[in-house]
Amino acid sequence: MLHLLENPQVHFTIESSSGRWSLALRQAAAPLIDCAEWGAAFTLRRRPLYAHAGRRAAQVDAVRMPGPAGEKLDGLRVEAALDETGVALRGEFALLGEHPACLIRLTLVNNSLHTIQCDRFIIGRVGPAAMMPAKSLRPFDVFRAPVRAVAPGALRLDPDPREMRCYVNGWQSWSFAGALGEEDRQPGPRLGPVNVPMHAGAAAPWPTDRGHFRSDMFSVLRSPATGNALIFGFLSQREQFGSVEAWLDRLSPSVMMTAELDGVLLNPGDEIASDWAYVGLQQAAGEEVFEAYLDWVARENHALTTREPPFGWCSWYQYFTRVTDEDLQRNVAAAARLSDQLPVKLVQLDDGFEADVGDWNERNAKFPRDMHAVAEGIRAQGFIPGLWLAPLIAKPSAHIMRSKPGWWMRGRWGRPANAGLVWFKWGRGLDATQPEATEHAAGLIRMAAHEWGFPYLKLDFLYASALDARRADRTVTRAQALRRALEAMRAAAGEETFLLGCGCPLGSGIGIFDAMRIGTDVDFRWHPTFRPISAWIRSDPTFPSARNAIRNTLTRAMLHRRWWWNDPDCLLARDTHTKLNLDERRSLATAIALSGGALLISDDLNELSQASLRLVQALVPANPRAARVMGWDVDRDPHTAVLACQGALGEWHVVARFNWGESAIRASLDLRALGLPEHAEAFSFWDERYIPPHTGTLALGSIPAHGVCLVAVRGASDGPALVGSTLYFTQGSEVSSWRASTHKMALGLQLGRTGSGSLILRLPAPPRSATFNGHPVACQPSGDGLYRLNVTIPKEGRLEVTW
Ligand code: 9PG
Repeated sequence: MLHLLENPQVHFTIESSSGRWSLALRQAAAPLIDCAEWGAAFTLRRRPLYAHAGRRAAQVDAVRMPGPAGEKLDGLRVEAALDETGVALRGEFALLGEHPACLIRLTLVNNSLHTIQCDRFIIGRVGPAAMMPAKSLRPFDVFRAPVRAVAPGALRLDPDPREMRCYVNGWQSWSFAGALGEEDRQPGPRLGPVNVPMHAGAAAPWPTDRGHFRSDMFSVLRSPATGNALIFGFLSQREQFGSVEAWLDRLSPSVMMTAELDGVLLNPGDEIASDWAYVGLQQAAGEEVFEAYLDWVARENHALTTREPPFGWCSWYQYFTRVTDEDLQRNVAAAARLSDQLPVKLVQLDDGFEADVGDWNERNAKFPRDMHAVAEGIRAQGFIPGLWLAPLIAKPSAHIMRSKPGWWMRGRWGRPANAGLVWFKWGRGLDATQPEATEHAAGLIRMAAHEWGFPYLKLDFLYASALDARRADRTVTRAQALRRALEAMRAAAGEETFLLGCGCPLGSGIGIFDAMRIGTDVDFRWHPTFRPISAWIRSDPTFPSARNAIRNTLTRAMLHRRWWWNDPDCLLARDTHTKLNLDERRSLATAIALSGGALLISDDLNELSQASLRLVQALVPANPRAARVMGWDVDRDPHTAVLACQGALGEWHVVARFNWGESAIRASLDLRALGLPEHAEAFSFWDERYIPPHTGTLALGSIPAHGVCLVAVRGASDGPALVGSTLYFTQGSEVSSWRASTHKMALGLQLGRTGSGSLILRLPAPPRSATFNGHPVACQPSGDGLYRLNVTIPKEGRLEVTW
């Protein structure tokens, strides 16, 4: 019998004899998911079993049920007794208002007389590859139970077979995110036990075949030809880490959505539920269905999106662990000196003050003052004190490892569980299922926030409590354990403390953190470099490098202010002690500016050259809005981002075109495809170059290797206009007022800092007079009826020109 849920866009069906579900658009033949199987894998008395809803005829009821974010939903509840043992599976299915998506949640119910070990939920799987016997995450546990259902079901993105792309999201802050195709292999960490444990979420181990991918928490399958897309994602990661596995095969693609139960024990009479899963259908190009998914995740987790991270300085990428109290104080003093030009608000001390990773109460010899004095010293100069801590990880050399040996997780064979190589020692992860251990982490946060006096904390290496390892409480999943620790730390910090997550499994941090690092560490080198293994790690997408940081800044831009404020990592603007050339520094600055996220600089402020200072100033005040990254779910390395701007000058667009390649390219903008005026002119910010009006496409000229062309694009006009500016990267947001008549114009400037630069104006006739704050300024003719005026602003200014 067929059970139906429908809204104006889709119908969702469950066939009771097979238990399978289908989701299809009412008006179109694609995209659709037809006959997805769902089930659960568990181990009963050492027998690995896989049971799906169709093994026994299922009982299906229409019910009104509590959905995500407290929403009441009308849906279907399916109760399937799995076999003789008394273990049962419940499925809850619902549509979301008028939206082309369904929600699914599974629950495993243990009505047997035995404790069972739970392995994974399969929320849905379709296609021939997905119907192969499922392999467990953990070694040696291959499900031996025969898969009885043989009909593969089907997944269709387009009516005809076309090329498909799969967006792969890595588990935590530092992991790779980007779109891949049929010919690609999933990139992953390349250093085995050194860095694999840092990225091993539900989607590990990584598939090795071409066109076969696994993505943590959510994924998008998109057809570049039609724009059709399928969106799969979990609304939260509080219960389990989930993943989406895809096999891109034009003729018969496959997909499987699973939630890992990590072998947790389920006692007789108990049940365990999955997080809500979301499956959406996007017809034709557009992002509405994916954006709705992001918004549901935000609602379900009470995402914190209202607090803007302060413009700041961070010690890490200049001093690393060598930082001294003196370095810190010299930079505080420099920041105070520079405050008119560079109004830094936050001074954040990173790793390097503690006696050892794990021993946070003791400082090393480089920090003679106690942490309260350190915070006070920063505050006394008018800055917000910020501090880095890694409460869930410790090194074997730390005292705490000896005083509390039972708090640190072990692997299956009793050996210490490896959290990866952290500064040349094997890290160990805190067992958050032990209340004392979690309270210890929370106590540290309480102390840092309320006794030491740091209202801004960067909490790092958080994945360490979510390792695939043994915990004292064997009924708690990896995701539940981490979430407990994070909730305890947020409670200890209090709402008023600004928390930045780093090294954090993304789903676990929503609703906990105000801001989240969304890429690997930036570096003063473009490609990953570590002698003598540079050649080996060059393709490691997780290894620190400017290139990897920028890539994730673009591929995770859409999470900004939906799940938290994105932290694209620090800007390195210095022109000494760096291997980044000017083009590369400009690319980094552009990506950070267009991310709309946190703006932190990590250079010695005493050594900044005028040119480097100008580079940072171009981004100040920080832009709070994320640009739209074109093709983030289609292109392997998305290269174009568009920020729509409006203000006193009306509406215009800022567009960045990156060149990821190793040699210069010539590029142009397709104005219509980017939603720009069809007849437009532009001014290129970094090389201060006018690009005359054109219809249809705008030639940007040559873009250097690893470089970027950052332009302000405006509809071409003849009247007086601001065509470009070198004061601020949007080339217009700094203009607070604009008035023009037949023979004169006036514009107000507001930057919140001092600075100098040029305004490029189009004037109908050669100027007769030009004044800035009442003083005459020179107008340099620069061709095409354009004039360049150099100004130095004391925070605000007024320019008046007559002709
Ligand atoms: C401080 C840094 C900075 C940085 C963080 C994080 O050894 N490791 O594998 C390793 C990985 C990442 C890492 C440092 C070391 O970076 O992202 O911003 O805070 O910690 O140690």
